[in-house]
Amino acid sequence: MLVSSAASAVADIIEVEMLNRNDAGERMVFSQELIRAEVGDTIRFIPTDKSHNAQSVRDALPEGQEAFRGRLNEAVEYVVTEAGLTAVVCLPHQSMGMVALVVVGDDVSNAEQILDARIPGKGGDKIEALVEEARAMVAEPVNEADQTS
Ligand SMILES: [Cu+2]
Repeated sequence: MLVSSAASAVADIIEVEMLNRNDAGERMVFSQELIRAEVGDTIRFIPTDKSHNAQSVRDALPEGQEAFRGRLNEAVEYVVTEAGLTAVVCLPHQSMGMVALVVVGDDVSNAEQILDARIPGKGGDKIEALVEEARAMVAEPVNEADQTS
């Protein structure tokens, strides 16, 4: 599938670190867990700490979006080509909750598909929470300043 680069304005590179511990003290985490992006952006996972990888999950990405699988201790990046939700996991730590959810174009139409992907342990619980967060986020009014009472 070809993607027109003229269609989008400025494509961003979104960097997500793979961490043994974040500032909040959580262990084995991605630095961002709800990653908001647009078609054309590049999402780059960086091995800041050792023993992590980042990869998509079978059947937990939008139709047409190419799957990706980073090697252990190596950076991996992918270009977003489709709107929708993509689940990302670190294979060694997904059951400890090392997962992230990419939300593209405020499109949550494949949410059920993400929830059906059966990510193990705490990772599955976290993905469920992130899907709910994404649904709430896109349901919110764009400009809350207009909601004066
Ligand atoms: Cu990990």
